[in-house]
Amino acid sequence: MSTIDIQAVSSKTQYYLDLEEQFGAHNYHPIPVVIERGEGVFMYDVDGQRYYDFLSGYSAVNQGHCHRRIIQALTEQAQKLTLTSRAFHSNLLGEYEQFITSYFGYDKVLPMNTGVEGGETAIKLARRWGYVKKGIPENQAKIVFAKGNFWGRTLAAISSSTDPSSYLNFGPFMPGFELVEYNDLADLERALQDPHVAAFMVEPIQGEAGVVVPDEGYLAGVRALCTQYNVLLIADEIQTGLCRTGKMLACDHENVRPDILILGKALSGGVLPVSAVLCDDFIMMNIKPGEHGSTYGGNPLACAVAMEALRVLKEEQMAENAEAMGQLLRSELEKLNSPHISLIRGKGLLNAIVIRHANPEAAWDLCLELKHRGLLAKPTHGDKIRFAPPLLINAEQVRECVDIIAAALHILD
Ligand code: IF1
Repeated sequence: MSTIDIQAVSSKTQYYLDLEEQFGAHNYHPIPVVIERGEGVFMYDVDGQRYYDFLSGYSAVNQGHCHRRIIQALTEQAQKLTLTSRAFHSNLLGEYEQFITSYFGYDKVLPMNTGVEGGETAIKLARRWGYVKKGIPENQAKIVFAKGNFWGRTLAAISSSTDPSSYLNFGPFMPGFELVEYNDLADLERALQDPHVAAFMVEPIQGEAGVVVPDEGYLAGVRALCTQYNVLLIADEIQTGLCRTGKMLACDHENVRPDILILGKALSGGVLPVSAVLCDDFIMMNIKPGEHGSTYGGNPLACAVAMEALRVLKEEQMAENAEAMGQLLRSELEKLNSPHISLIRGKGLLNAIVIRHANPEAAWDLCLELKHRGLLAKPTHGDKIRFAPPLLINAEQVRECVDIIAAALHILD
């Protein structure tokens, strides 16, 4: 337990912390703050204290908290129709499918809810294509992943994980999953020569691993190798997509078009779980009626919210702002020349700093001090702190946040 953990919280905050402690699973270790309201780049706790949100709901709130237009889309649709199930058609599903496939340039979309369901769907589509189109023998299909990947918490997702905190004591694991080094084209090529490989699933930037940005040209190299070896390229853009890295998709930085694109998180602007898997007919049409789906997948409420969330990204030029504000944030952080920061990395507004300190709790302690000074962030993998504010943050706010970070860093002196 860090020394600062005992930092006093208000009795109102403590009341809510105690409820979660007693009645909720202990599957998280949150920063000790209880949020009651969100608006744009800010969140407010139960005592009315204002914080800059530097996590954005793990990149689900790219458009800012409770974006007026997205909430309006939600509340209007919620008064009319929220769910038909896919046993019947709805007036919104077809319009949403046309909208999102045209928006990203794919033949079809399979709508799901959480990001991990998107990952599971993409893998099922790839395996099915592998059997019926590539001719992989039954039950022999392989999916390749990069070490350090994170795509969720289901048994399939943790079967590809290299992080013990994700997979330990949850086995046995999914067969047919192989691992290669991230950012290593030679290692990938070795794996793709196996004719039983159906797909390579990869994050353009590894978020959970601590915002690991691969070398320039890596994604283009992956694209070329997948094409050469007739392997589907699945891009997990659940965290990197939707303007977070300064382009609509992180793949756009290298003009790479994945065979299967997975979106989630900010697809709903943080309002409700909405995910989507996009690909062309030669992949999508191998799944026949009744062979995949979900109760809420493609529900009219999600369709209405997702269309507005996507419109807002373009109309408010959030990719361009993420690019500019990300450059400002990284350059201002570099100028601090803090002895406690060993690395600053990221693209657009998906950034992380790596803390250098003898105390293994230093990143946690820093996040507590940041909270105390009005900025909320959380460490990942011990010494890395993700800095990922909503994409509508402006230059004045970025500079104020850097001042907060600079002042907080002194607790590590
Ligand atoms: C947790 C991490 C982030 C994701 C990518 C798929 C999913 C995620 C690239 C699955 C989800 C979330 C899950 C959440 C915390 C957060 C997270 F720390 F876990 F790894 F963002 F980095 N692909 N990431 O990042 O989407 O099913 O959650 O909707 O599980 O603690 P989901």
